[in-house]
Amino acid sequence: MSFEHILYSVDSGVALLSLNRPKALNSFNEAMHLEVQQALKSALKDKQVRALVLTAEGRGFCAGQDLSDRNVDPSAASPDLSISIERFYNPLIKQLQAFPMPVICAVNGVAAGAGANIPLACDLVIAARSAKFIQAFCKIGLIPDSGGTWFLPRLIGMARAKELALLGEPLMAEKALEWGMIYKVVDDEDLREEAMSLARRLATQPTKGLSFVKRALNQSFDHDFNTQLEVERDLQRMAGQTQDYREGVKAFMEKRTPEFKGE
Ligand code: T3D
Repeated sequence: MSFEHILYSVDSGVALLSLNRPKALNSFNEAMHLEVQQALKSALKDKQVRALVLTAEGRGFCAGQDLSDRNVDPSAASPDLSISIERFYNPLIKQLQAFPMPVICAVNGVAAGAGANIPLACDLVIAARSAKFIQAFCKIGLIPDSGGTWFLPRLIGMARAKELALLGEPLMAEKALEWGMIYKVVDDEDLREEAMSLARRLATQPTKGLSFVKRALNQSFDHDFNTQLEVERDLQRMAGQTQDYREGVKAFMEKRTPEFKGE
């Protein structure tokens, strides 16, 4: 598989997908969207893949939509932006959330517009110390998309979500960590290896069980307490039917390290 706008590789159970349009700060044009879709499809089909790392090349992570792709001439008809949301951004966000394995986002630099919210759909966000998150939408008259209006209030509370979304000021990685928006901040030069080593570790774990963990947590915001207990019951039934559960218990009883196969 060869790509022009992304890099994609698989090693040690980890699929590494890196956005690769650094001159445009990895902003999304249609071609890059299509390549990301294709790579995610391939990772899903590949039995070897048990964790995904999403990152980017160059000094930025992603500046959201490539604005040079939008015709805003006064003579041009108003664009219908819902088309690209429906076709590209929403499916990407849904796919990352539902991806049946851990998804780590390594934010290597500025993350703006949709690029600031795509990481929030991932399971563990590690940011380079120099990275910043910008809800840049308001600066061009748009609203936070790619799940921003859903994730932000839940992760950092409504007051802070409104601050970011209405002012569009940069939020530095350390502050994002302090606010509970991301998992970890590391020195810039350590980012890739930190993300990869975490992913390699997760790729040796009970993959199906981990996919049930994320499914349960992701659903919890939509449910009342009793419904969520039912979700836990149902997912625990499924977890108990995996080979990895058997192996985990057996290894514990035999006082040895388990060898999970992700099945
Ligand atoms: O349209 C739809 O489909 C609806 C969906 C929308 C989703 C969205 O994401 S809307 C929001 C779009 N994104 C933005 O509004 C962010 C625009 N970019 C910026 O505000 C700044 O570039 C940054 C704050 C991200 C970084 O600033 P800085 O000073 O570090 O870099 P820069 O000089 O502004 O950018 C570097 C280059 O990247 C520059 O190109 P050049 O001059 O070197 O040739 C710049 O034009 C280019 N670039 C940055 N962002 C975009 C971009 N080119 C196209 N589209 C971009 N979004």
